[in-house]
Amino acid sequence: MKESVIIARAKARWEGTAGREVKKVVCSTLVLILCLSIFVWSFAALPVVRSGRQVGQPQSLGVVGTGLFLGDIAVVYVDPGTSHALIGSTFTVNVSIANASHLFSYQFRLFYDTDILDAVDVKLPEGHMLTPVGPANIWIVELKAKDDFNSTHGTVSVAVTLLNPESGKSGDGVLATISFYVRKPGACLLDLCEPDTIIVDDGVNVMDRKLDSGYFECTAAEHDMLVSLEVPSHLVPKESANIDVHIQNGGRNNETNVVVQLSIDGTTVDTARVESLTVGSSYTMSYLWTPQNVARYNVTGHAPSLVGEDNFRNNADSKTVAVSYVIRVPADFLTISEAVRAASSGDTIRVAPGTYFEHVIIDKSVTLVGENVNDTIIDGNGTWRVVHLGGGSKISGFTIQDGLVGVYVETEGNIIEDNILRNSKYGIEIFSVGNNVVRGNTITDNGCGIISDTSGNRIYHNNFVNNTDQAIDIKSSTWDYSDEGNYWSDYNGTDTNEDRIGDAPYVVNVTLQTCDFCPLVDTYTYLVGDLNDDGTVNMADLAVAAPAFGAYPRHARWNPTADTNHDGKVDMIDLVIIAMNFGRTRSVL
Ligand SMILES: [Ca+2]
Ligand SMILES: [Ca+2]
Ligand SMILES: [Ca+2]
Ligand SMILES: [Ca+2]
Repeated sequence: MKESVIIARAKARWEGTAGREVKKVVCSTLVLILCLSIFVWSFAALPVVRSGRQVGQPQSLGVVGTGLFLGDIAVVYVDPGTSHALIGSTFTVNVSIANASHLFSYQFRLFYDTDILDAVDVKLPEGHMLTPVGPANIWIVELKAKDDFNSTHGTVSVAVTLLNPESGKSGDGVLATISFYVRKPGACLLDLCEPDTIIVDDGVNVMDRKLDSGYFECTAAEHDMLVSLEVPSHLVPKESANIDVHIQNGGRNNETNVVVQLSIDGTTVDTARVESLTVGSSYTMSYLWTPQNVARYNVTGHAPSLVGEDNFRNNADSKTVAVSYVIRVPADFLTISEAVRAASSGDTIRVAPGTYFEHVIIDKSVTLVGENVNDTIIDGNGTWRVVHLGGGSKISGFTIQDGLVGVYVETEGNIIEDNILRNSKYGIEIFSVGNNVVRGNTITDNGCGIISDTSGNRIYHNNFVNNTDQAIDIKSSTWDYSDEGNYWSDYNGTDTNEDRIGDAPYVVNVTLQTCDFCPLVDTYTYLVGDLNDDGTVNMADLAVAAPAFGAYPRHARWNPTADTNHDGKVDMIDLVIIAMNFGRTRSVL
């Protein structure tokens, strides 16, 4: 980069961030090694040291931890160095690296001014710097944008490492792509944090590097109105919700008699006239909406252009709202992840057959149902956790395959029921939490069927078939319920009394003597209508369903277990399904 250009940019930054103290931090290898010791965790615990850009300094020759002379040192930089975008628009930057040598792991942290920008997305783009040869040989430790680092700044945190046996990558490439939404005119740094930017090679050496932060600028137009809309993405019929239409004066002049409108499916439902809107100020029009019917609605906030306003693309904001009892994929939302984001606690998400290449993070209490266990497939494409289950949720009716972990559980009170988990390194991993239930699943052809490091989880009625390690139980889980355990394809005990329960326990952990005391000698099959999973369809199952009769999600009596056909309502059809199977027991299937 030409020095004059760098100085010009640096000058612009100082002007754009007047009064901001920028500390220069000297990075000795020692400091970096200290940083490495806390590499994998807790960015939050690190002290806030604002980055010092070493703008305009000549590049020095680098020396890595081994003492080997390597020539040009690596540069981690924001590309493009300077970005411009209009208020109300979105732009992207890359955080890239040049002159990398055997790069194996990196972390960086980038600060931005939340008064001006919102970080809306951060991702590893196609062909990024650490694209592994084997798709599973990468661990994304952290990849997130948070708008609330403190009262003035947000932070984008990224930490990625390759996994053995991958080799480090050399040359130039992209570390991450970040998208920002422009909230207001102004200027700010896209500021790479000095102590939190660490690059490590495949010899576990922390490598010397320089940082080159980015700069953003949005110049206000003479006249510019900006409209943004807030509305839930999903509602249940007859449920009320506020639609907030915000209008903001992003121009250089005070405005009078500004009009803002709200329309639903093309019909204007509310209008406001704002007498005075000074530079930078905003006004919110709230509308209480109670949609009646199951449908997808287009909701649009709009401000007619002012005289002399050129930037009118940001004068309207539209959102689609799905109104339904169950959230349907792909009818309401194309991906499972989008549906989970739109869901509220207590919602049911019903997924139609198809193969969904996703990594689904569930962080609220939802019921996620696949319509057909064999054909409704979530595929991790060989990487990471296919489903990250939390929030006290239930997942059933899916084939979950091709991940580092099929289902990863790290909160209490979740249920994994009637799924097929196959072809992952770990079918299920329960990490340091209890009170989860794993039942009725077929867990097959994984490196390890299930790994649990915690007591207090109940694992029964599953079929463990041909996993290299069927189960690894580091603390004692409970492997049976009501005198019935799991089916183990490598169990070779006898069943003298022919009650379909093996005579001898199946030993899960020899050292702890953790056992499935009631191993099934036949594979377990789910019995339709057996809501309480006791092997018989009888009055007890009707007693589960009856109290929820007439209920739907967010209704006081709602119970997703009672919704036998997973259509988001407990009605006569659910009772008929139980009635049609009345008297059946699992043993006669
Ligand atoms: Ca405008
Ligand atoms: Ca027996
Ligand atoms: Ca029953
Ligand atoms: Ca139903």
